[in-house]
Amino acid sequence: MSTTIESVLHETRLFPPSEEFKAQAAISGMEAYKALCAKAEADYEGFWAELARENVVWQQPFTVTLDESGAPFYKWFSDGKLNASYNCLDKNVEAGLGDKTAIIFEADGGEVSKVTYKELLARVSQFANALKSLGVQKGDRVVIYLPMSVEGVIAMQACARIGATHSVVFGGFSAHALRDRIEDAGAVLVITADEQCRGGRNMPLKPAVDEAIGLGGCGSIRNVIVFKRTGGPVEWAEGRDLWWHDVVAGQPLECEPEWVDAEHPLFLLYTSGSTGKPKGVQHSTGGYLLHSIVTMKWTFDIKPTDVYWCTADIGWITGHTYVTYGPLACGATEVVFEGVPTYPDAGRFWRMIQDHKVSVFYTAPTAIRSLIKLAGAHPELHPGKFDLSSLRLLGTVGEPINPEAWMWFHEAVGGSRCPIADTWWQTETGGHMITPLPGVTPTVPGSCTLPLPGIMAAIVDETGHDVEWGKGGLLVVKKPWPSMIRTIWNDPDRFRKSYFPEDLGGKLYLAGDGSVRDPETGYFTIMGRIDDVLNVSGHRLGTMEIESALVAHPLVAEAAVVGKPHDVKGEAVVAYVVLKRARPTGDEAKEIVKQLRDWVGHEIGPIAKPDEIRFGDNLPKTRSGKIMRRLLRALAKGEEITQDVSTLENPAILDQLNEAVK
Ligand code: 6R9
Repeated sequence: MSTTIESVLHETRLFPPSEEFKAQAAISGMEAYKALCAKAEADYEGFWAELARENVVWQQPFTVTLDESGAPFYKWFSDGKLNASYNCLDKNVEAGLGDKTAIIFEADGGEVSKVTYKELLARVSQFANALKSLGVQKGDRVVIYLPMSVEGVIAMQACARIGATHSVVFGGFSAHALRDRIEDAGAVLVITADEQCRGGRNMPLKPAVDEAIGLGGCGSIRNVIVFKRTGGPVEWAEGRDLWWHDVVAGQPLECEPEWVDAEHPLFLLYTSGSTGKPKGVQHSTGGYLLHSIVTMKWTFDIKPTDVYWCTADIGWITGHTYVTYGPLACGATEVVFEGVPTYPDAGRFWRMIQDHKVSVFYTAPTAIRSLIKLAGAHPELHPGKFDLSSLRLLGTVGEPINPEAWMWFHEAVGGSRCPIADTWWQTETGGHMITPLPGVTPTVPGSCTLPLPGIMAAIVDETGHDVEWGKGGLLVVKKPWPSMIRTIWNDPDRFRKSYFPEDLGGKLYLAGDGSVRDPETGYFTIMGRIDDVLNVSGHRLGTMEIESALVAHPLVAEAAVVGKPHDVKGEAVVAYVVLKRARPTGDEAKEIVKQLRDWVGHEIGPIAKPDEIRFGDNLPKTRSGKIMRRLLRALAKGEEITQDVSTLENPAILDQLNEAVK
């Protein structure tokens, strides 16, 4: 067990919600929470059906709530029809919120622009018409490879409006990663920008699309729409490439939404699993939208007067549920930002909260940890130097938060008055699953506390049986829930095997995380992934993906990748590499490390670059030829090797692998 988990388990500090917060909260007090849980327990389908009727506008009401006939391919509200973009835009304009600010956008350089609900509806409709004019139809897949921008949200919403299934690829992924996703999704169109701006630098984006298409396998692509962000130079494929401003010119500002079945795939989002190939997680329209709305109310206690800010990029699930869909479907005013938390300086977040009077702030532990460090070095950028009095609620997501970072977030950012929602969930779950509720749950630093009402989370052993509180095990969800993953695009078999494994009886959703419940409170603490997935700065990376990338390099014979604890990123990537030639040392080793890091950056993206590379003549393997990853993990951490290594062919390689190239 890592020291962080141990410190959470011994954590005794308890932070109950203030009476003031509780009095105004959507769910107020533990009794109210328990009543909702009991209601879900007593009539599971009725519970969700009622929420779906109250929170979603249906063009055709559903009569079937949950269809389990194809389990584990569950269907929710399957005979209902709706449109996600209607629910996010038209609904609010019709309710009189047309002139309310939907998005406050702050660019990398600090320029601020605002868009009202009425304007957003018009721009989404106009872009939706442009997509239609290019022949994009309901069910077509559209890849979005855009920086954080109002246009990113518009592109997603426009796809939803016409029933096209979007697949957003994070702008930090390379041409190779982009190509794989375009090919797997069979996308007809890519929406990109000329460049993206991060930390005062302009970085090309369109060339990666050209390169991806040039790599082959993207024959389904008919057009590339390019949003002019910077005006930087781009190459142009006549007939294929089109400027955003040209395709929208002259398009009507109204577009009748395409009413789709509740199960219609709203989007695919690729995420890492334990094999080299990313999984195209497929989400529905109805169930997904419902959960995004309900959790905005429950977890974020969203109110008409709030200024809400989720710092996630639209390239990740958090940016889907808690930037593009949830806040807009609740008629909220939200901040969207381009850039990084450390530019122009490490006061960016705090200055933005002050300037825009942000009241609900949702970010990642890795960002908090890096800002703690920088505030230490630059006291003038400490959150205490800014007016953060507008804040009333904080949230974190993406990885476990260590108690020290939690306490700093609570005190320095939240002024010891704001509840913190440490939200555990995944790309596959669509929205929050286990999280404190701000008007209900006394929080404990580092624990995501209790499941939401209607979410049947539990901890089981390898055979699928419940374990006692206090004992670690596998985190599972016992009943299907509306926003769950529907399948893996093109690979239903992998869906079943990954998430509903036979070992556990085939009926439990296996999250892939280890967890333990506090013996007294039943609070959940997440102990990290149980598979070969790393969590680097809140980003999921498959060790196999990085290994495949390394092995694709002409010099590399074999590679094994593991994680090691890192004080800012959570986990760092350590690669053990066997070359096709003699083990390099000295300057040669340094040169090859640089080559390999750049290679991985090019194959997957900069986030996947190994932090450390170690060379050996071989890798430690069992007799059956399996790489002994546990041993490699221990070596990476610098731990003493206590396990039996007598079966190793060549124990001397352990000394080699103990040496990082400096
Ligand atoms: C939303 C998101 C999912 C994995 C998940 C877990 C880790 C996310 C967490 C957390 C501890 C939290 N994770 N939230 N671990 N506490 N509050 O991050 O989705 O990118 O798919 O990652 O992230 O390991 O399984 P995704």
